[in-house]
Amino acid sequence: RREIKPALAALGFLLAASPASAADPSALYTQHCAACHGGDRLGALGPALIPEALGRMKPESAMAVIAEGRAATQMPGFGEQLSRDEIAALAGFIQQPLAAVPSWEMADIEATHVVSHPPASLPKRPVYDADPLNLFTVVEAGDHHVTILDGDRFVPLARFQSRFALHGGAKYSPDGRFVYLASRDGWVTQYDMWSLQIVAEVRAGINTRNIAVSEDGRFVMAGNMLPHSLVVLDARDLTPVKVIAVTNGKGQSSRVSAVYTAPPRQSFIVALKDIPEIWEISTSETSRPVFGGFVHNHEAGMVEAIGIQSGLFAIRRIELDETLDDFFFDPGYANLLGASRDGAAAQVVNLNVGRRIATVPLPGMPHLGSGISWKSEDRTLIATPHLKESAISIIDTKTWRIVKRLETLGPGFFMRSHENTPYAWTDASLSQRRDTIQIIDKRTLETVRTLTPAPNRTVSHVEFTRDGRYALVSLWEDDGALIVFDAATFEEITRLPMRKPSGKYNVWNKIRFSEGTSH
Ligand code: DHE
Repeated sequence: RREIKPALAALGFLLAASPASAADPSALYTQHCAACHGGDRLGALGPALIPEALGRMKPESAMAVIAEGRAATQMPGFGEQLSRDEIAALAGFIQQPLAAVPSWEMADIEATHVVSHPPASLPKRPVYDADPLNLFTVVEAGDHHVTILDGDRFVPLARFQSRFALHGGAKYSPDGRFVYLASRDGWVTQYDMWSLQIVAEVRAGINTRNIAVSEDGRFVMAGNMLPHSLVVLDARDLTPVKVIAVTNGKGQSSRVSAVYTAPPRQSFIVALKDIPEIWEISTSETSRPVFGGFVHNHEAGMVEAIGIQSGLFAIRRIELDETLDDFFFDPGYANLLGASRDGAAAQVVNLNVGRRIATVPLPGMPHLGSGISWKSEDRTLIATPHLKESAISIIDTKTWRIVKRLETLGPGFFMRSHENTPYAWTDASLSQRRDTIQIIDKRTLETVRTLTPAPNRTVSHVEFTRDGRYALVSLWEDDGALIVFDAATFEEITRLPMRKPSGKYNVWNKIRFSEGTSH
């Protein structure tokens, strides 16, 4: 790829000399976009312009950015130079997949690594008097910024420009000192929650799915869609440690669906999008069996557990019948509930035995990554929203049966709760009723209240304060806000203006793996 780049740049220079026709979006791209976004569309000064990085950006939004530019960035508007047809052609062009999987090896990753505040230079205590464990990291997608919010006084402590299109949950070091953020185009940022400054950045991939932090806080792992790799980073300053090619050893490679840390197992669990396998990657130097007893296999009776962890970064492969797009763990991290986006059923995989032990009928694209769990009498329930159905599915983890399909006002993305509240909150942001938040009683499994804090405007993604007393809801609009509700009375407490706030992550809830919060 390093050899291809100069060639593309030279081609771009030649094409820049002659005006491109509207019929040739590739030439328009080379003429107007390649200098900042890379001749290969993989990003340079500007972000990567490939469908995987653009996410769900609508063609009209892409056209608006091309025509008007992006405020507070170096992206200029091309509305004066290009016709509407040319702008539409460019917006379509950047949504075309790349012809081949690009490479991004250790040397490429190392070349992007910047440590702006070395760990040894950081202060020994926070530079503010707020509770450092009740801070929120709030992603403002509207202008690609992050706000660090004091969760007691609801006052921003800092706001900084992030990489383009952060996606997925922010992840903290186990002590809550550092937060790690990933952008769709592969940048990982480490931010110090005490001194409120960026520590280091590295581009771990060209298109990254998500990141996870190991149970002992030593490693950050990035799971990539492009190229097909996992990248281990040193959590102290994001120094690249290892690149793991994601292949089945038979010539087939795969995108990563997601990587999560499994604290009791001292491992990362990875699901692959194109190969029906789950990988368990050890983050411990010692080799040991992960489980010595028996497990109830609902499909095959009692079976002995055979999981083995065999040294740092050793990979244990669990073969499945179907690939997984999205998954969620039971609280003990013994079982994983996973589904492919277009499948009709989810698989329960026991990680100790290393195979499927049950199947749960879950059509309608369950969004298991947004699932939550809670204890109900002697059982643990898991609840998941659906991206394509107006329902929440509630599953008993003892029997792996659906105990309830709760009708909602429309399909939604997220669910949230907290140990200290009897309620779970969910959105209907993928529907006509995108302006509603439904509150479900975890005891009766019924909806008890519907909030419409901003009629006809999208509300989505909820996160609780450390003590569970307040719920923060995103008014997911460019002139949006964080709306703080009393979690018991559902009264609005305050509204903080923000630019399209998307996810928000409370330090305490995340580092304690609260059962109501994403992990
Ligand atoms: Fe997400 C988390 C996958 C589209 C906002 N999303 C995640 C995670 C995965 C995922 C695997 C868990 C990562 C983690 O936290 O470590 N998301 C997908 C998709 O496959 C999907 C449907 C298609 C895609 O474009 O990738 C998708 N996601 C979206 C959006 O369109 C959202 C609404 C806006 C955006 O930012 O792109 C969106 N996803 C989020 C957010 C989280 C997330 C805010 C973190 C939730 C949390 O509470 O942890």
